[in-house]
Amino acid sequence: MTAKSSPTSRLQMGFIPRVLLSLLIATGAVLGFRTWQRDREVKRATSAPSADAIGASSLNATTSGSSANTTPVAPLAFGAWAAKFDASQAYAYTEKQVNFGPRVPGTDAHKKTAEYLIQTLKGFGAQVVEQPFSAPVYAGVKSGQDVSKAEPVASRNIIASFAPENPHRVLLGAHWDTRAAADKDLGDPTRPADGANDGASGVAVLLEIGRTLARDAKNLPVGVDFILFDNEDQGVMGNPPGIADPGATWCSGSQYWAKNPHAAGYHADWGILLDMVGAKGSVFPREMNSLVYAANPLTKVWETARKLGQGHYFTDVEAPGIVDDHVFMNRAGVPTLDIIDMDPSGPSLFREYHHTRADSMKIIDKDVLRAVGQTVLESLATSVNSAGAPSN
Ligand code: 1BN
Ligand code: ZN
Repeated sequence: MTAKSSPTSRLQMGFIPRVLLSLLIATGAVLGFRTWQRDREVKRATSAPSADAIGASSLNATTSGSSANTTPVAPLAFGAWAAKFDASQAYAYTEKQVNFGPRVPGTDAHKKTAEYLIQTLKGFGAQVVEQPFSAPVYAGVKSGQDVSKAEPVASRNIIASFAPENPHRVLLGAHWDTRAAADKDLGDPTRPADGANDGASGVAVLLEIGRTLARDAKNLPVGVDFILFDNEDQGVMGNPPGIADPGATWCSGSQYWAKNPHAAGYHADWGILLDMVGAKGSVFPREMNSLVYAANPLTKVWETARKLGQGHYFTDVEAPGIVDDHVFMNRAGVPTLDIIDMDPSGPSLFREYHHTRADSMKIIDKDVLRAVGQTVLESLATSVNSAGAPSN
């Protein structure tokens, strides 16, 4: 045993004064950290709407839940967030929605699914806001009937906020309704599809991200808001008489939200819409409205996918712009890109299952859900530029 490590020698070299000195240093460090932490809280409190402020300023809305936690943590290595995404869980969330039946506004399955989504998001510790509105279901109107006479149906957007105290926010959207009729189905175009991909898949990826954030939202550099849009998929096909603007019959939920934000002055730095993100063989092209309104986030998200080894899904192919919920998220001032399975070289812009009864669990592929979930989660984690400011 050497003199340095001997307990006797420690006493001989002045152990008690050294302990006192260590205690003084430790106390100073704790007090310094507390002061820094308090300054940080004050800065946040003055620059971000509080959870209560968001709830109090909601339009037609009720709120619940909270996930505030401000303990600072070091960023994780690239890929660590992606690894948290459980594709089996995302698959199960897809199946759960499908098992309620087609989520057509005005049906019992629609009501039960809304309750399930709200309870699940609250269970993740999110602050949840419901935004009710009414809009027609044009899809599925019997042939020969006047489509323009379609009556408004009770619908609701569902908004969930994680780390609401963080002033830097990213908005993630998906539609939760399913089309009232699979009107491109050659067999039976009058009945609805399951909407496993067109509806359930985007919501399922968000739920799995929410499950991750329930544990770790405070460790991200940004706060995250989910918006589950209703009545996205009930628009008219073609150009029926009595409808002046067929394009305006789609995306009623996001149109309503863009005109009536769930919180006064709501802003997010950037956003992603997920639509049809779970079908086997998916290809996510660079859709033109996303390129026009959100070129910078799109480039970063696609680059993140490539670095994660998922670049074969996120291709360089460009696709024409479509009217999807991201158009109205952009109109509300949030630069938003659409991750959507498209086939711009095919006879329609979409693949063969689109708006047919083939859109069932049979086409859902865990690998695709994983590619999208990992890419979105990792993009949230790296949503700061080199100066530490949020990037869009
Ligand atoms: C996406 C999936 N959309 C509907 N189901 C949006 C859309 C509406 C795309 C009309 C093209 C035309
Ligand atoms: Zn659709």
